[in-house]
Amino acid sequence: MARWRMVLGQPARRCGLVLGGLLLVSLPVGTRTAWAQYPAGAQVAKDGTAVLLQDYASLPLSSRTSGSYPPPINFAGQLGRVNFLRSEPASAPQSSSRFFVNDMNRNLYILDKSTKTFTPYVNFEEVFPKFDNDPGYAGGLVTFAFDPDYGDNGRFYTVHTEDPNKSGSAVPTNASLPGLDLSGGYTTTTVVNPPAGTVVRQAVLVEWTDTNRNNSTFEGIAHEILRVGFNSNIHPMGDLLFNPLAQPGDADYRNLYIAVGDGGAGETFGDTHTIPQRLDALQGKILRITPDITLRIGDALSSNGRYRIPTTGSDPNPFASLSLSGLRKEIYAYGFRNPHRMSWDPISNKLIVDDIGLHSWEEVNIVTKEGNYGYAEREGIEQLFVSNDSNNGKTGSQTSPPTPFPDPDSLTVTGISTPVTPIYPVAEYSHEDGDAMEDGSKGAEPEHEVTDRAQRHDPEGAVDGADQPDEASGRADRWEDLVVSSFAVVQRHRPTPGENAQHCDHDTLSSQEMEQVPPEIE
Ligand SMILES: [Ca+2]
Ligand SMILES: [Ca+2]
Repeated sequence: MARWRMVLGQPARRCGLVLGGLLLVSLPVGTRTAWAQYPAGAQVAKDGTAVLLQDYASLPLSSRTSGSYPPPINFAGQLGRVNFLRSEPASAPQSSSRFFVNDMNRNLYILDKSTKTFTPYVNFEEVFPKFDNDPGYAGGLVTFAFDPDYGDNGRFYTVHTEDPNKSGSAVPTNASLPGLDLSGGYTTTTVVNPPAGTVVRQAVLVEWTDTNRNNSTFEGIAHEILRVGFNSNIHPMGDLLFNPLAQPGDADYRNLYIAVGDGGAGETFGDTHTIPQRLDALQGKILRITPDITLRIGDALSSNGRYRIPTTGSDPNPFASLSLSGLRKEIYAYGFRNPHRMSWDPISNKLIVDDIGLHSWEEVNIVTKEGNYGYAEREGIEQLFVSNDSNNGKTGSQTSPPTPFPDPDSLTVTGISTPVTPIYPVAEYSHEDGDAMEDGSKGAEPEHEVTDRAQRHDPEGAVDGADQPDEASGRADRWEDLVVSSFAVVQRHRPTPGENAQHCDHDTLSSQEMEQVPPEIE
């Protein structure tokens, strides 16, 4: 039985515009039985414990551009689409007094911790002519990460989305960012498109080098590292992360983990469906690369020459020596739909990644090298069916007739000679209990705990298919909710041959929920 502990908290005002300081609370631990059977109703009970969300700072208003620039503030749309708040590495001279914050609409800001004022640092829409900030689908300035040596080298990394069909150049301009030094030239990279389907969007990973970390302006160079194409506007690159425990000299030091969504490929019937399971595709994967090509020079250089791939030493990428036409050695783990948050648990030294589900299960995964996380053949601990019939998008227990769980469970992956057992989430909840999993982070990393609430209030739809109001449950107001959950994992277990997956012991433990009132647009 489920023993999730839940909490109802205080409503917060102006939730679309306010950064919240979130308090995560771990509650007593229990165990439960996995819901390989999709539940008929909510499984999560609330115990009345409160989680308080407090205003911290108010992001400047912004709106997407749909016409002339700068766009007027559209109070009927999404405003101030804050996605991440992060600390500079402690070695940076001003790290104690400021955060960096991205507004997906265009700006990377510096936030002063004392005055709570936001200073625009880089305006991506003014720098990149093809910049695309379509709000319904996580478009715009998605995320950023600091190089572990940022205090010394001034490097940081950003992901933004572009519309390749938009007029203008893919090369940046410094007309409004004079500190951006383009004198040495800037060249784009060849886009890495999915192996099937048409491409309508690109996500671009850029390395920036600020030569002066003592001020609040950018001065230095930008360098394109990777450009990935996607079949649709959903699920682009979602997050960037360096292993915070890796030290100079370690095999993983300054390796960049990149969460890449599947661009909607997996839920689309036809040729693109298998892309998350394909090792010749970057989409639907966790990648690991070495952006600094002067580091570990024995490792393979990427096909675009802009980064290395860990292929040698004590900790090479898992498919570094696999033989497969079109193989992408950047792959660290695979089988994801929309992994848009990564965090590193410093206690267990594990990588934690959420995966937003299609119509049924939301996941928190502990990601291990070479792991196959199942999508788009599994969702939670169920089979997922993508078809051209009435079972399309349903999990095994929801098809007509119900489909027994494979016993033993395995997947066939092109390029791997033996069947692969998928790895199941360490915690999940069904859409009877909530909507898109916004985070899977460890509480020890407060910079990861700001969720993209502004996106979740899109009256036209959502960030993600899973954010759509659920007709089946009638919970048309679910896009107004923010849920803060805490999980503590005590054991992991997956079905063994002969064991019914519906009765496997799983691991969950606690969670707290806070529901918010709809935003008051002022
Ligand atoms: Ca500077
Ligand atoms: Ca999964």
